[in-house]
Amino acid sequence: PADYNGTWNMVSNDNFEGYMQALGIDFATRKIAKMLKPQKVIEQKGDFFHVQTLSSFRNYNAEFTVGVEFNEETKGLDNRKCKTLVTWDNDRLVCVQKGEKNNRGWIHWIEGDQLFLELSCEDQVCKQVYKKA
Ligand code: RET
Repeated sequence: PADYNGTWNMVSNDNFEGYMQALGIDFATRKIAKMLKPQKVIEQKGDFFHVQTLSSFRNYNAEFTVGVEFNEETKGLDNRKCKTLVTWDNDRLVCVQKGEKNNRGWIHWIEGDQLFLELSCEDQVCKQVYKKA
């Protein structure tokens, strides 16, 4: 599989506002969150991932093994519970977050020194690009 290890800095963030609205995140949090340029710190050992989304405002921590469904609590985001499963689609990481929200999940892939992330919730898609530090 692909190698996602490293520190990645955000370069663009399209429709994060729409994604956060679809998650029901409150106005005050959205105003702060959309100004952020988070950093992703990814540690990958085979199929095991530790993904930290770091920002001056709040951090989000995710740990998972590809192919193993787990209970995700989206602490500090919308604070919901999901049954989450990440799988490989060739070198792309595809995540489905089953829960209260329809069509919730994300896709990660790498092109050159760029990391792409597409976040979906309901009818909203947020497209983020990160560059390797
Ligand atoms: C921040 C700031 C506070 C508000 C929101 C945030 C969103 C974080 C997201 C993280 C996604 C992580 C993924 C990890 C994959 O392994 C930046 C913490 C809403 C959307 C997809």
